[in-house]
Amino acid sequence: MSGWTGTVCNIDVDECASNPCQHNGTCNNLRNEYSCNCVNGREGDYCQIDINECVSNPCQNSATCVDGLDGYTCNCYPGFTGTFCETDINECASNPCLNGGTCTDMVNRFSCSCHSGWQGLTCHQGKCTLNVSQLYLPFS
Ligand SMILES: [Ca+2]
Ligand SMILES: [Ca+2]
Repeated sequence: MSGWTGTVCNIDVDECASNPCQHNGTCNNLRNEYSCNCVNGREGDYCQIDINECVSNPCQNSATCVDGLDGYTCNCYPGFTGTFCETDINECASNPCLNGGTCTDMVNRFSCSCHSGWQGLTCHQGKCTLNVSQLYLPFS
């Protein structure tokens, strides 16, 4: 009778003796067969398969998913942060717009709406608003 050994076939053959379960899987010695209990993140008859945790597309905002053991890592697109890259970084948080300019948060950048009299990316540049006639200083 297979699965048994010994002169009177009373000794159960240990099918786990060859350590068939890979990647720290636990082997169950059964009658004429074995089964593997795999660690989290592994599957297959021999625990040979690394489950792809990226299949569900857990990363957001065009992030790249990197499969790991029993987990994954999201590599965020510039301008995003968080475990799933779900957060749009607020580039206005540092108050980059000077001289009363209004900041608009965008993806990986900001935009300043400058107060009159100011210009430049951060409203740091004074605008000359005088026209030519105002510059004319007559001799008295
Ligand atoms: Ca995996
Ligand atoms: Ca942003």
